[in-house]
Amino acid sequence: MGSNTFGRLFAVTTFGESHGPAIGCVVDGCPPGLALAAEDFLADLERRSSGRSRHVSQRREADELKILSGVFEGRTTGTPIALLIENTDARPKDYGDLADRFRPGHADYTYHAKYGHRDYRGGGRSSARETTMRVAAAVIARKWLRERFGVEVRGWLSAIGDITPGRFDLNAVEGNAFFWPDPDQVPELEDFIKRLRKSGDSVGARVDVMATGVPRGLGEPVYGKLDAELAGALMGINAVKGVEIGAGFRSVVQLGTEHRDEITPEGFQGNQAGGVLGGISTGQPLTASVAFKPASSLRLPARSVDVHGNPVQVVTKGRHDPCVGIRATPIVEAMVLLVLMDQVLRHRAQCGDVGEVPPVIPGTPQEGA
Ligand code: EPS
Repeated sequence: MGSNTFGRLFAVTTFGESHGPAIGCVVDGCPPGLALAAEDFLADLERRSSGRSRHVSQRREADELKILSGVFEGRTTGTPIALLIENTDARPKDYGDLADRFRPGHADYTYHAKYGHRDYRGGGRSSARETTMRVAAAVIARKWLRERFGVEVRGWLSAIGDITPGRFDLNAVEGNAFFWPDPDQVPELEDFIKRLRKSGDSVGARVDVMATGVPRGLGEPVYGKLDAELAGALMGINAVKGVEIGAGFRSVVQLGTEHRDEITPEGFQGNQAGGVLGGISTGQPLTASVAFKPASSLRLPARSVDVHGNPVQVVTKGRHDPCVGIRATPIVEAMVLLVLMDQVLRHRAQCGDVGEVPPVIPGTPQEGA
């Protein structure tokens, strides 16, 4: 299986399956001298974990991370950083019935079609368990980008099914298990998910993300455009079916006079572009929005076929998320951080001598994506 490495200069290779002994990654290309300890990973791993609330999968992984290499006397050495987490709460027997049949809407079918032999336990490599290591690798990127440039990447859930936030308070996002920007609506969401879980069905969601402090000039036209790499990175998250950058699909109905972000000496007068022009960052907040499909692992019976093509009924047992988007915010942030980290190093490599080119337009902070 190829393509398990993300990034060119900050290259993250992940490995492991949901019900195998462990998951891990190797981060190659991290600049030396960054202070790094296992404790740095705790907060983001906890934000992503399924142990966070009763509204998500009830699998209880300890997510205890070990740094195996690349750090000496508390600081990165510039050598490959290997990170490992043992799986402690796998329950492969839940998946026995899926060994020879496919969950509709799941990668079961395509993995079988492509590889001919698959780890059916929890979807193996296709499980969202793998995203743990993306979040872990992004902890390193977050720390370096914050220290070096003051970059902050923040996400929030902006829709669960057809429920959308009544108001936007970024400070409220970390205060509830939904990463929801309207704290008054949390009881409504809890009730909605409780009823959904009882019904056995699942629902889709949308996550918005914004990166501030992004330096101007990131992105490599024409085949390494910042927005193209962001879209690819976000699309590559499990269960993602749509990505928008800036105004995204709203651009279809906008007029040019609405969409262009006028520039004055005080800065850009809007951010329909989502912080990217011509594939290169403007220095404004980078904004994107990601659509998650309703998860396909359902206990409600569905029609499918077995590996011989015979009709079967599929019922998925196990501990599943009725809405995968609820836990997706840290993963979305992670992919944005990995793209930015890689692009910063690439920009430094080619254009490090260019320096600031006037006029330096101040970024236009804005709330919401
Ligand atoms: C997942 C299915 C469930 C989730 C899992 C993602 O696990 P299991 O394979 O045990 O049924 O609990 O999430 C995690 C283990 C995790 O750490 O996020 C899936 O099908 O993607």
